[in-house]
Amino acid sequence: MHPDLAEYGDVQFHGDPNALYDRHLVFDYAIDPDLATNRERYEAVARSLRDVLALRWLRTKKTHYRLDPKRAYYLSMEFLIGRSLANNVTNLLADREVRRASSEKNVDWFELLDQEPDAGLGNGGLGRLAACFVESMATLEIPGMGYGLRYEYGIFRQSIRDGWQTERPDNWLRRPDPWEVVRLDNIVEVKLNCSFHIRGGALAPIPGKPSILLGVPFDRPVIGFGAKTINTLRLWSATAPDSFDFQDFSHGDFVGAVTEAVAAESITRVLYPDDSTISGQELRFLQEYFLCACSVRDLVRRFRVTQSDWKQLPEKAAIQLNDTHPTLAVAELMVILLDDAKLPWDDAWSITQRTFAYTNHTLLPEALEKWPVEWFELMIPRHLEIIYEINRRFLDQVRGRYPGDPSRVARMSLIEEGSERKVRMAHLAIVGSHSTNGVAEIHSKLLRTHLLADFWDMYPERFSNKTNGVTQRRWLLVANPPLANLITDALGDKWIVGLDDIANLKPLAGDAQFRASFRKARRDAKLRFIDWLVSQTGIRVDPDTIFDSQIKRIHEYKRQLLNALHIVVLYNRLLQNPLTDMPRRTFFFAGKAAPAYRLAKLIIKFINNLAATIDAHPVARERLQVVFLPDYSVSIAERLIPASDISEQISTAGYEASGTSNMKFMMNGALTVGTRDGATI
Ligand code: 26V
Repeated sequence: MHPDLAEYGDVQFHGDPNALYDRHLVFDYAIDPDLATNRERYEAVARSLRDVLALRWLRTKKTHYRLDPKRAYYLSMEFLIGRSLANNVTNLLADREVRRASSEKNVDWFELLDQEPDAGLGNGGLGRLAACFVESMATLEIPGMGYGLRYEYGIFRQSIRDGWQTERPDNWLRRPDPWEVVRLDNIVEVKLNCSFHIRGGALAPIPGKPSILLGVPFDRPVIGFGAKTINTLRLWSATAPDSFDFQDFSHGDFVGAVTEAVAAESITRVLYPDDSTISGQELRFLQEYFLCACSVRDLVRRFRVTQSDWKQLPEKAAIQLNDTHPTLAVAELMVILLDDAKLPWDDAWSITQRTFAYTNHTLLPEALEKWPVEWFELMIPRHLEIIYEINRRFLDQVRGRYPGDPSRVARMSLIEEGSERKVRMAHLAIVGSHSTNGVAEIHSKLLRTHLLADFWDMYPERFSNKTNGVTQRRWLLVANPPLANLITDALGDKWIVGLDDIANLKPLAGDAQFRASFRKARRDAKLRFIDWLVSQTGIRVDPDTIFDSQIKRIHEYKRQLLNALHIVVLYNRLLQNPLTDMPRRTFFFAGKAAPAYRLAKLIIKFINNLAATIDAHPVARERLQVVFLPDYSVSIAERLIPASDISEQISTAGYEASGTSNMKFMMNGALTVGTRDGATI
């Protein structure tokens, strides 16, 4: 155990391990513990852990209130959390006690862990990064908070039918989630200049009829390793005010009024599953505004509890924008500072710029957000007015700095002119903040030299690189016990909170005994995965083959097709000469294609047909096997990564901003086959 953490010791369940299982079964649900299902037991254990962590959670809050430090707010449309139970137990240092209680109760701990649905509130790397960051902030005892949306349906569930991807809704909240706590005393009002109703199954705006939405916060504890700090991830759920449309009621339109409540609630119903294109959807725009309005109002309220001088805001709050998705927060803060606080423009603008920072996560033009001016006019006209004024002042500066260069002015404008005028959200994020970063050296460089070259020329001091990272607690300590134990035996446990320490393994590369133990740990991890694979899918794979994995969203630039064509080459070689000297290999693919991305779906079909073709060939199947694992998720990554020998990171150079699974594979001992792209470099 890390020496600083020792004083906290293990978590105690009131001295009685039975309490871990029985208390909540009996008192919450009046269930006989002997008759409980595994799902009921999972909930009971999670609630017992919550009881234990509640006091520490409160203590963190009180400490932060007392010391009133600067807080980091991470605003993100996505938090790809996955499961929480195993990580929470580990970070509470409660592994030993929980295992003892489980064996006393004759409960299979791993079956229990499997009861928890993944919280799949994200598409891929950007959402998982947000989840890793909030965990790391808690471990580093940074007063940090995540703000996101509580989607009722997360990323779609993928099944494979006849080789093709099909999508089903992910109803992850069907049963009560033991990790969330609703905070009815912190509900936020969001004002819109229009109303909504459901027409033809979709949300349709009613112009000129202002309305109010309520943001209901659901808090989730974010436990730092050792549980000294427990921070909060606050997810907003949309609803209509109780007194909604009183007029409709009094006119007898009861059903009409209820319909409006349904319309309000549909705002946080579902996560947008497309991370490749921005297809013009008003609901997505509204979701983004809803996140921004709720979060900014909430953090400003917290600031005002201890501070009366608005100029102190940048000293007390740093708001990090996870891509442009939450950029409307810039305009929202300006509305508050100008209209509520009545500050003069220059003061409001300076406070805003010093409070915000922006992270860019993609260079792909089709994924850059631009929202029609028309939607601003309809829903949030005051914000549009402010954006126009920001733009007017900004373009004056551009003209002053670059006289006689109207094409530069047009390129840099916050507004894209054309048949449909649009707000360029990346430009608003850069102009409204003091910091813009990319997520790997090459990506930050390409931002400076290509995508954002004009902005870099004008504000070079605002640009920097912050290479992505991942939490070794989830991706090594919890996901790969055999390897984690080996490392701890060799180095002690400092690596758990400071990964630099892992460099001390280097001298052991020449140590025959360590190498043998390393090989054994990796083989154990492989065998664990194989057991799981057979039990879940019936697929049998051979541990004596090389496990070669490419797991990520399906995209042309990520080049799953290139990997598949390489397998075709190997297959053809074997057919031409069955005696070809070739190591035996098992190729794993997993990943979802955006539902409207036809070529990506065709690539999935191709991989599945390739798998079947090889399986059907008596010579080829002795040397090659291809497995497409359906419904890729955080939980599947946690199982497959520790078992993989080869990590495929073969994006077209310049296209993968960073990549983060590259790091997860590497820290689990896989060899990387990669192009010189993103953080793989
Ligand atoms: C765009 C859109 C468009 C509208 C609908 C929903 C949606 C959701 C996400 C996105 C942005 C995609 C950008 C992204 O995920 N970038 C990835 O970020 C990772 C973390 O920085 C990085 O490791 C990956 O290389 C990068 O592709």
